[in-house]
Amino acid sequence: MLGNEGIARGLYEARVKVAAGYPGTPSTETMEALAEINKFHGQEIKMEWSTNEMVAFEIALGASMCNARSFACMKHVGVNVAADAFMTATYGGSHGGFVLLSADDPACHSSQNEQDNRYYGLHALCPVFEAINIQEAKDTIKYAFDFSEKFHSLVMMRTTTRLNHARGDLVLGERVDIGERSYDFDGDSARWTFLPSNARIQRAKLLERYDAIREFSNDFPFTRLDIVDGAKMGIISSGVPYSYVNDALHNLGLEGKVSTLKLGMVFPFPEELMKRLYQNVDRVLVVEELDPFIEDFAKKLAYEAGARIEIEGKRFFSRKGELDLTSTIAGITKFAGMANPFVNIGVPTGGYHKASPRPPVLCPGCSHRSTLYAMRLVEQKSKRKFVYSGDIGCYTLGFYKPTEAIDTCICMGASIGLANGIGKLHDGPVFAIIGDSTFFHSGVQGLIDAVYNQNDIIVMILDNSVTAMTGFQPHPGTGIKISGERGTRIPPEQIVLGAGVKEDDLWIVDSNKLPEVTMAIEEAIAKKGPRVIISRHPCALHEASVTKMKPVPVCIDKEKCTNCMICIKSFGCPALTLSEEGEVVVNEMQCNGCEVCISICPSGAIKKKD
Ligand SMILES: Cc1ncc(C[n+]2csc(CCOP(=O)(O)OP(=O)(O)O)c2C)c(N)n1
Repeated sequence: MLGNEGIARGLYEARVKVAAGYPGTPSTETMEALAEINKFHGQEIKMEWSTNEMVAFEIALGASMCNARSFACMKHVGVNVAADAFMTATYGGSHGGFVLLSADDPACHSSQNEQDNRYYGLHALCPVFEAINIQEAKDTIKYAFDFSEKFHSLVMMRTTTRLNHARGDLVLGERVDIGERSYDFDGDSARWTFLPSNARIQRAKLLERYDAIREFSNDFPFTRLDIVDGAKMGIISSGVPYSYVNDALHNLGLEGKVSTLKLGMVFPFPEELMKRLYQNVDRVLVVEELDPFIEDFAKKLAYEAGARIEIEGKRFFSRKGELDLTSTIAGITKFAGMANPFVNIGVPTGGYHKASPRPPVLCPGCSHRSTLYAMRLVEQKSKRKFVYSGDIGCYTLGFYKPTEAIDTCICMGASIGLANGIGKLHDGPVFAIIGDSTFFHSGVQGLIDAVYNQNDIIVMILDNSVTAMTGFQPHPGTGIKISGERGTRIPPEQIVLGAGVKEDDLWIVDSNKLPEVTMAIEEAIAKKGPRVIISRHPCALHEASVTKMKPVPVCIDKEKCTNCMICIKSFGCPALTLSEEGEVVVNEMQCNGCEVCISICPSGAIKKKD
């Protein structure tokens, strides 16, 4: 199973009753797999894709208040969106078991940063669990609900891409018996209403819970201290890095020669176990990805305990990106003062191959390409400097050549806020470029701000009618629910008009009809104030996967082609390439038949194949 499928299985075995999330790599398949399981079991879990992570978190919390085992699913940056609720929710704790999945992404495989969400545990006094492999991830998350109910505490399960997206064997377990439960709001309003007078009381309770969990962390079932008699060196690690440590010790012949402390709960720390390790070794190496989260505490604890011990970590491992077996072996051998036997021969990989690197590009037939291309065309014609305040989605790839129509991208929904700021100072059209899912997630507030303050910006909603970047999840604009059933479709234009954008300042165009898109942009830049263009065309890949129709590709009329290269150098669809003879040719396997290239060719040399 995929790691995320294993986690979903754990949720099912734990009898989760309510699950809400917002897609985000590497967390997404957890919800998708759970939805599959749920279909099979008569939809007994109440599930939804929420509009954003804060809403998802609040849904799970509300369900927990009703005694339900509840789950909120998101990627690491999603926790930032949920943080306002999260930071107070830990005061009240859980009624029904509550687990938040934070899927972190060291190395920014699919993210705008690689923030280390273990600090959220420290910040909110929320216990954080980690697992070393898929089996343990399934077992840990299942156990997390018992834990949450025992301590009335929220739990954060923190994973990383290497766990979410790894594949491995899984031994399934029985579903837990939670008896006959009744579900309803528990009526404990003083606990859940964080007026200052109540918040002060809940804060004291949070600290009491935290102390109890700190104590218990020494007995946490997935934490293990292995003291090797006579060993002078100890290692503390957790999560996937612990698996690298295991492999490294095996490869270096150090198995059974080093004492190890593996943390299943990385916050709070098992102080008694750590002190016991300190008493048995002279030197401790902390092996962890990203920040020195464990290392800093380990040093503090050693200082407080008066332990005469050397503790190292980040001096031997990078603070950025992922670890792997090679870097773990390098760090351990350096710390141990031994030669690295793998320096010249490479570390045995167990047979995996790295995928060939490919430049990130918009897909062939992507409807975003034509809109971005149209904006650049109008910019050139207008001889004014456009600013393209971008957002997060497939269209962010418009940053790259040849389109180069993205100037900023910081977090979901930021395009409109940033444009509101830039528009106050830039003398020329300022575009906020935002996808449909992102608009619903957190773009709406920026638009309301633009209307309220009459900011001079053009919001370009790139509506491909799906959350494409994370793998085609539905959203309010599609009206399809996670179960595949129909909900209510909310067209973005309804929100745009509801926010107060005038009808004359709203254009709705078909992204693949270039003249239509171009005309709307020209009209929009001639006006002032908040304007919105909705450029709409279904995502080509999603459409193909739904209709299962083989698209009719385009072909080149060699007689007419002048080899001007506009289609390759300016438009940049990967389905158009150069033959060995230097002529433009169509890769029919790739062409999605969008036909936009037909309208960009100045000599009419591209046509639909018969
Ligand atoms: C807070 C947060 N949640 C989730 C993500 C993951 N994510 C990246 S892009 C994206 C949505 C893209 O959908 P849309 O705006 O419709 O654009 P498309 O990819 O379809 O072009 C998501 C959910 C993220 N980067 N940040």
